[in-house]
Amino acid sequence: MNRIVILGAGESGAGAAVLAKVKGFDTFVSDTSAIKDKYKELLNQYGITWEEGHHTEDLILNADEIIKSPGIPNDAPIILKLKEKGIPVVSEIEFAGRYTNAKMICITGSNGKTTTTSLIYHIFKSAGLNVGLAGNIGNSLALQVATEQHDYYIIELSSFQLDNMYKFRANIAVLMNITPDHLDRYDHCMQKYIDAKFRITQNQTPEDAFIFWNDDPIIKKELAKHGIKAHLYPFAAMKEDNAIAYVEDGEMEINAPIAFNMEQEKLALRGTHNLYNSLAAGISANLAGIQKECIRKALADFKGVEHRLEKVATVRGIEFINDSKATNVNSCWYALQSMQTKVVLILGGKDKGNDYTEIENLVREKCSALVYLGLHNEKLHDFFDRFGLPVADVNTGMKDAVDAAYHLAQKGETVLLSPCCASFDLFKSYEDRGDQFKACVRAL
Ligand code: UMA
Ligand code: ADP
Repeated sequence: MNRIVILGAGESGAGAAVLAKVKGFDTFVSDTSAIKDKYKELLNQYGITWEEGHHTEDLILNADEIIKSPGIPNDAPIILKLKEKGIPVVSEIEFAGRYTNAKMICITGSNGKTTTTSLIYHIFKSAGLNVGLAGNIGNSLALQVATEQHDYYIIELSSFQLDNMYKFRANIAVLMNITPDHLDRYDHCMQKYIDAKFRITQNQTPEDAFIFWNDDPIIKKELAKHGIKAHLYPFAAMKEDNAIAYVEDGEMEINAPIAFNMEQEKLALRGTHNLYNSLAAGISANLAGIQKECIRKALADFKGVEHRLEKVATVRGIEFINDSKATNVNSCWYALQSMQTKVVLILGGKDKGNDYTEIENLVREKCSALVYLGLHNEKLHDFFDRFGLPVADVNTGMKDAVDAAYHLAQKGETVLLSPCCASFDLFKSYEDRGDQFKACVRAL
C-alpha cells in the first residue's frame, strides 16, 4: 500500500493526513468546500498536497486506501464510486489505531459521551497518567499519534466514526445508552444506528472491558446478538441483578475489579444522567488501577462541561441554566428530571424528526411556561399548546427568548435552555446558541 487519499480536511482529515505523511505514504487531501486556514497551514507545514472546492476523481480513485471524514455520509457520490472500485474506506480513528500501542478507552452512546469522556480524562490526568483526549470531542487522534506520545487515549466515538472502523480494538469500551439520533444518516433505520454503536465492542478480547448502562432497554435487548468477548461491567442507578456499580444508601459503589465506594453527595455532577456518567468514569478509572483516593477527589472536583446543564446566573431569584447541548429529546428529559424547581423551558430549533411524547409527563409536571425558539415552531404548537401553559413564540433570536422567559418566570423558578433540537436554523452551532444565551442572561 502506497497512496492514501483523505476526504475532508477538517479536524480529523487534516490530522489523518499528517499521520499518513509522517508514516511515509503518498498522501493527498481533497475537500469539496473551502479548507479552513489553520488546516491549510498544517497541511503545508508537512508538505502535503491538497485540493479544495471539489473532488478530482483521477486523483482519488487511484488510492490504495481512503480515510473518510465522519461528516461525509457513506452514500456520498464519491464514496459510492470508491465502493464500486473496491477501494477500502476507513475512518481516521481506525487509521490512527494502527500506529499506537497506547491503551484505548473509548466512549460512545447517544447522550453523555462528551461529559463521560471529559470526566475520565480528568481522573486520568489528575492521577498523573500520560493521557491524550481525542475523537468526536474535537481533537484528532491521528494528529496526536503522529506528534505526541501517550500511554492512554480517552476517545469519544460517534456512530459516524464507528461506521468505518474494522480492526480497531478498544481496551475499555463504554456504551452510555442508545436512543434515536442521526437517523437521517441511517436510512431512518434504528437497527442500523444500533449496530453502529455496538461496533465499539468488535475486536475486544476477554482481557478487555465493556462498560454499559444495565437498564438501557435497547442495550439489554441487543447485548446477546453481538458476540461480545470482553469482560462485562454493567452499571445502574440502584442495586440490581448483574450490575457491578450502583448507588446504595447514598453511597456510590463499584464492586469490580477493585471494591470502591464514595458518598453520592460528593459527586461534582448532579442528576441521574450524571450519576451514570460518574459510574462509567469511576469503573474506567478503577480498571486502569488508579488509586481510590485519587478517583474520589477527581469525581468530586470535576468542573463540568460547558453547555451541559451549566449554571449561568441567578437574576432576581430566577436561576438560568444553559443546556444548549441537549439537541435531542432524551437529553432534555434528563435535564427536566434533574430540576428541583418549576421550570420555564426554552426549546426548539431544527427538528430531527422529534417525538415529544417522551417529555410530555415531565413538561406537565415541572414546567410553568414554555418558550418556543426556532424559525418554524408549528410542531411545538401542535404538541404542547394543548397543555394549557403560558407560551411565548420567538423566531427572531436569543435575546427575545431570554426576555420572554424572564418575564414568564416567577421568583424561585428556573429558566432552562434545553432545546431538544439542533441549532442550525438561528445559530451557527450549539456552542453559539449557548454562548448567546449566557450573554443575554448576563445582560438582564
Ligand atoms: N466534505 C467532502 N466531501 C463530501 C462531503 C463533505 O469533502 O462529499 C467535506 C466538508 O466540506 C468538510 C468535511 O468533508 O470540510 C467534513 O468534515 P467533518 O464534518 O467530518 O469535519 P471534522 O472537522 O473532521 O469533524 C469531525 C466530526 N464531525 C462530524 O462528525 C460531523 C467532529 O464531530 C469531530 O470533533 C472531529 O471530526 C474530530 O474527531 C463534531 C460533530 O458534530 C463535533 N459530531 C457529531 C455529533 O457529536 O453529534 C457526530
Ligand atoms: P454527547 O457528547 O453524547 O452529546 P454530552 O455529554 O455532550 O453528550 O451531553 C449532551 C446532552 O445530554 C446534555 O444536554 C446533557 O445534559 C445530557 N446528558 C449528559 N449525560 C447524559 C446521559 N448519560 N444520559 C442522557 N442525557 C445525558
